[in-house]
Amino acid sequence: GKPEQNSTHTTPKPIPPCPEVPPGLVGRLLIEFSSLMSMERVQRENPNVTEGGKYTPPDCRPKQKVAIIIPFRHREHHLKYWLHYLHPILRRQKIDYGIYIINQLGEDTFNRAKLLNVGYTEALKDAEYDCFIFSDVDLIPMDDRNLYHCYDQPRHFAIAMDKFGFRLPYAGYFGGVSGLSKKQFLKINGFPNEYWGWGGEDDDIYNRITLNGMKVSRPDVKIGRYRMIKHERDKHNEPNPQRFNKIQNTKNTMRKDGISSLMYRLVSIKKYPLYTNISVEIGKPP
Ligand code: UDH
Ligand code: NGS
Repeated sequence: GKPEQNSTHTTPKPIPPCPEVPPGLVGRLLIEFSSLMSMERVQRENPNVTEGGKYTPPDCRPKQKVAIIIPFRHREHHLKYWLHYLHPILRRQKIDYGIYIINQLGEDTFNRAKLLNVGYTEALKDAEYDCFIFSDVDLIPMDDRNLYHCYDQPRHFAIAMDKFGFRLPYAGYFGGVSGLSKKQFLKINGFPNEYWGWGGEDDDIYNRITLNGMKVSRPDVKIGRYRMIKHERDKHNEPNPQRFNKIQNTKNTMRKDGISSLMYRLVSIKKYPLYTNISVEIGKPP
């Protein structure tokens, strides 16, 4: 036959799968929190992020769709830095992602793990995510080779934080930034809803993972480095005196307390240019 010429239809260029190792990474990054930061600036720097804080690489097809879930209350200042650093990193990593800020309304005791369960649930109502990364708002990776996707086993990302001298504080530490596939998350019945106040909920999640026959996967210690934005202890997030007892009982509580028993009241969903804000009432300790 004769070759098609001057066709008015442009044949859509098939885009290839994203490579295992993204080609545009830079490695170690300079992270600081002394320069002024404004949301307008961060928006200007990230014109390709779409409404609600979504991004899809234009030039390749990622294997996973990643929801990034941030537990939140009164940390607007930290959020600006988080968005400023993370959007460009995630873009270089060729991640297909959406950012969800889960905002606890009211001034009752904070509950990090319950907010993370809410984030999982609400993100899945928004799109078909298969990977969930749970990040504190004050933690910034210092190396873009620490890839924000899911792995064969539940992932712990924040393994070498500045405040711990760039080492794990203890072998079972699972705090700060972690990631589970949908399947891994459901296998452990999600996270506990009953840790009110500071501490222990990350240890409970670690227990759930090992009790269900999984292992924690971690990056190399040279790559899993983080800076934490320094801050004072928040109001209404006092250390939970029950936390030591509770982490001894994960085996008995995890089947009934988790994503299967989650209850909350959704108050608003607001789509901003760089993130989606989900405000919820999650109750208070009994
Ligand atoms: N968070 C909020 N608002 C709060 C409490 C917690 O947004 O009022 C979120 C936020 O994403 C934070 C995460 O929950 O990063 C973890 O809480 P945290 O930062 O309080 O925990 P961390 O262990 O600090 O970092 C505990 C108090 C340390 C006091 C140090 C004083 N020098
Ligand atoms: C453990 C806490 C964890 C906490 C970790 C680091 O003792 O929740 O310290 O805390 N577990 C219990 O309290 C049972 S930090 O130094 O970041 O304040 O994540």
